[in-house]
This record gives sequence, structure tokens and C-alpha cells, in this order.
Amino acid sequence: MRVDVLTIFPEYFSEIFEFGIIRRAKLAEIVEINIHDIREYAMGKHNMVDDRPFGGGDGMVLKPEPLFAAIENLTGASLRDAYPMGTRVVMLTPQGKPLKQAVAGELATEAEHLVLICGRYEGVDERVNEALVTDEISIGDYVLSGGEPAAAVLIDALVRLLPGALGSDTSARNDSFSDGLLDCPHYTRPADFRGMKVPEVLLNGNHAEIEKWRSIKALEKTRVARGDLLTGENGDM
Ligand code: 6GU
Repeated sequence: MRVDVLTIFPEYFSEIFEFGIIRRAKLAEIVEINIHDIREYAMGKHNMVDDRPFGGGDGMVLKPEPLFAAIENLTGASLRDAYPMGTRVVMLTPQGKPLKQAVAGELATEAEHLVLICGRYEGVDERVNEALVTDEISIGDYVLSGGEPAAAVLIDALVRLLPGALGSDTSARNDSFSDGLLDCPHYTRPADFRGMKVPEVLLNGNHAEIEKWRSIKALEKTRVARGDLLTGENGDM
């Protein structure tokens, strides 16, 4: 998968993809991540990327021209219907569809080339969404000052789902949310730490018993922390 990130703060990403699974996936050429400064596509001697909102109001709005130029350069098209197959242009915005494991799974499977636009809190000219953006995504019901942390979250969630990115292919299947439940608790040595003991069932080597215990604990955790996942009160889990 190729990922291009468009941002006005490229330095934000200088080290964030240099650790753990993402770093390994890059080295194994499972994913290529390129960071682009929107300002490099800005016109005029002042390289203006934002301007005051029509109709008045606070804050600045990202101008359409630099984003159209950047997307045209990265995808070869400036209309979303003309992108090559497997190209998705994602706007990170609190107005987007909530990111869920199923959304990450769909993107990881379908997208070969992903262009991520980091929006600003104040906004992006709506013509970018109308003409260029295939998916608007939010990472949760809270406001960030920009889409950069959200882009990093989305990339992390996607890369670990790409074939070969994880050590064993069972690890992603057992994650929280992959079956609509939170993950079960985990323990490692020592079996007795300051009098706090690891549950006996995990020590006896009975794998059927262990799986049963894990299912029960996952369900228990889910009921306590995220009852909405069980009642279907939550949208698309
Ligand atoms: Cl994607 N962007 C911003 N600015 N705030 C957010 C968000 C994105 N997702 C949740 N809050």
C-alpha cells in the first residue's frame, strides 16, 4: 500500500512512523508512507494555504488550489471519479464517518493508494470534499486542532491489517473489536507478583478451558467498559 499524507505540519510526522510494526512494515515494503507539505503546492509569492471564510466567522479555511494541485499530482486526476482503481482520497475531519475496525478493514483491503488530507479545525474549502474526497473520516467525538493525529491513528490501524505486517496472522484476528468484543486480559511471568496471582486456568495447559475462560473474560470486560457494543446501540460494530 502507498500512503501520501498532505499536511501543513510535515514535521509532525518526522518520527511517528519509525517504531514497531509500522517501521517494520515500511522496511519490508509492505507500506510506503510519504509526507507532503501542502505549502509546496501553494501559489503566489506568499505561499498562502489558507484564507478568511466567506460569510465571516472565526479562523481560517484551507484554500482549494493547493489541494487540487497536490491531489492532481499524486493521483493523476482532479475529479474523484477519474482516479485509478484502488485510489482513495480521505479527508480527516470531525465531520467524517467514525473510524471503526470495520472501516479500517475495508480500507486496508480495498485501497492500494491512499491520500490522506489533514484538515484544520477551522475547515477546508468544501469544494475539496465535493470534487476530490472519496471518504471523510473522524477518529472520535472530540475536537482536535488538526487532522494530523487522526492521520497517524488511521495509518497505524491500517498498516497492522496489511498481509505480513504482524508477526503471526492470528494476532490481528484476536484483537479487540475484530469480533465485536474487547480483548480478554493477558498475563505473563511471574505467576505470583506481590501476592497477585495469575488465574490458575492459564497455567494448567488445558487449551479448551483457556479459550472458554478468555471468551467469558472478553464478554465481561465488554459489558463493563462498552455495553453499547453488546446492545447494538453502537452504529456499525
Ligand atoms: Cl479527523 N480531525 C479533527 N480536527 N478533529 C477530530 C478528528 C479529526 N477526529 C476527531 N476529532
